[in-house]
Amino acid sequence: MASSPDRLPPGQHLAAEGKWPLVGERRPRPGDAPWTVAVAGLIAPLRIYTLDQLAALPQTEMAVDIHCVTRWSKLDVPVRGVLLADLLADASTTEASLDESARYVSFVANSERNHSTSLPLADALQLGALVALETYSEPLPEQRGGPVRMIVPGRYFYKSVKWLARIELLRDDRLGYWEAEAGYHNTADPWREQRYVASNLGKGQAAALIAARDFSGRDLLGIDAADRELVGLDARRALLRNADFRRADLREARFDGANLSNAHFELADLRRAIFLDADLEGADFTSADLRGADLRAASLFGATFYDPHRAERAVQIDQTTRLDPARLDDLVPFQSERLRGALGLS
Ligand SMILES: Nc1nc2c(c(=O)[nH]1)N[C@H]1C(S)=C(S)[C@@H](COP(=O)(O)O)O[C@H]1N2
Ligand SMILES: [Mo]
Repeated sequence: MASSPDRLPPGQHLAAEGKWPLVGERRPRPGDAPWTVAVAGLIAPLRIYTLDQLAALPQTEMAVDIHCVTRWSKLDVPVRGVLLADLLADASTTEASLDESARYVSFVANSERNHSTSLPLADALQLGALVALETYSEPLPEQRGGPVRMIVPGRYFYKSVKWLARIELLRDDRLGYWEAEAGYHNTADPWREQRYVASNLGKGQAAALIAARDFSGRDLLGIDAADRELVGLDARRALLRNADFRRADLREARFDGANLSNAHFELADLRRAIFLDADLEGADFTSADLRGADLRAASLFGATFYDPHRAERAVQIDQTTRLDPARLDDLVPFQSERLRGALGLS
């Protein structure tokens, strides 16, 4: 099995063998027009490719290492399709047709929210960005972005747009969906752990919210609430990606429906806290106290409960901690096995 640690970027775990979590949108925008991919922007004339035309271009096969920002990785995923470099070579019918002022490339999806992401053009080419048509020797399944998606090796997987409809060459960068809406880092290099940009919340604002113990419904990306006394905090439906709650006293806090992906709860007191329907993807609970906490229907992809390298004490979990046994399958094997043991499940 390909699991050499030197291929796992910092803070990532391998997903269970054979598992490939589905993340983000689940389907393209409905419609029966034949699928096309436009190559547009600073290129003249605009080119529109049908799937047959894409399949007729030189095909490249590669094994990619997928690294999701929510900490799961999957190595050696076989994909096949047209290198962006080959597609642009085909689309540039003359030397002059790709404008030399093109510095960025935006990949736009045909999906409900017109999802997109962008990269510096030179990076996309150098990383071997692929317009992918197949995975595991089969046409890409629809939920994986079929019939055609981007695969950008060497970047967090949010740079790999599903249901690719348009490749736009730009002079100035245009932030993508997650980058603009959720504070995801625009470079997204997993080896440098570029997951999020710093939050724009001022220290004063954060202090006032912490004093009021009311985060409900607010967007507080990356808030620093480490070491705070926050018993009974109301954080229902709050957006708390990458929030820092290390060592905080969060007994009986309410996180129902909150987005806590990649939040830090190391050594936090979470007794009787409620995480119903919360997004806990990539959250870190190392050495936290979760006795009596309710994590039912919370999404746990990539969450950490045990870290053998830095556990000051074991996470406190017992039969009073409520968790859906089925959700344990979302965890990487080492985490789910240890949790099953602690919960008395086999
Ligand atoms: N159109 C579209 N593309 C998308 C997303 C999305 O929500 N919509 N999510 C991104 C994110 S965050 C990830 S991790 C991967 C997930 O791809 P997968 O579902 O095949 O694992 O798709 C990326 N591309
Ligand atoms: Mo992601």
